[in-house]
Amino acid sequence: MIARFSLLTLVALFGLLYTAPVSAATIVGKLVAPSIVWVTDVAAVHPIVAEMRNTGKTFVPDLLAVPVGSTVRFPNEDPFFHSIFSASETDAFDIGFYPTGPGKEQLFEHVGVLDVRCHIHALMRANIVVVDGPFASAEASFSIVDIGAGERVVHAWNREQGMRSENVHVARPNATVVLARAL
Ligand SMILES: [Cu+2]
Repeated sequence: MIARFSLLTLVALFGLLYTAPVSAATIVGKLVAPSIVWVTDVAAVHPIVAEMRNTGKTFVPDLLAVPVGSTVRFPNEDPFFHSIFSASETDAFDIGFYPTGPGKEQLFEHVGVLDVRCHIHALMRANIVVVDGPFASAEASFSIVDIGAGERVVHAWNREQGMRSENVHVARPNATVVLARAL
């Protein structure tokens, strides 16, 4: 009887907690070139653990977006050492030498775009884009979902075009906002 009551209580609690998402607006638009796209909405930031592998003296992937607060691990699949670093303005790091194996990891705590390099292999190059809201890696068009209503900023970044931003007013929680110009 107690077990049954507890189960019912749990189900009821779950029902109370799991109401439909309040932040459910969508922003759609077009891109001038493939880019990382994100919408600033700190309430919708969910840190992750991501990987950027070192293989054949390259970074795979060589462009990675992660939410602020995320950790990136750099596994070394080559039979020699790597020593990667970033001298970028935000979250600069230098994790030192590491051999073949699971590599090292680094926490990213600030929004920004990092250039990632290797002290040993000058041709190794990658970018990490640290974002403060829902994001996507998109080709010609994008659709970013689960945005809260309010004043938002849509950002797009790639190596060729750099950063482009657009202010957006999301009037209602369930709105779909279409950007007038391509980012
Ligand atoms: Cu290297």
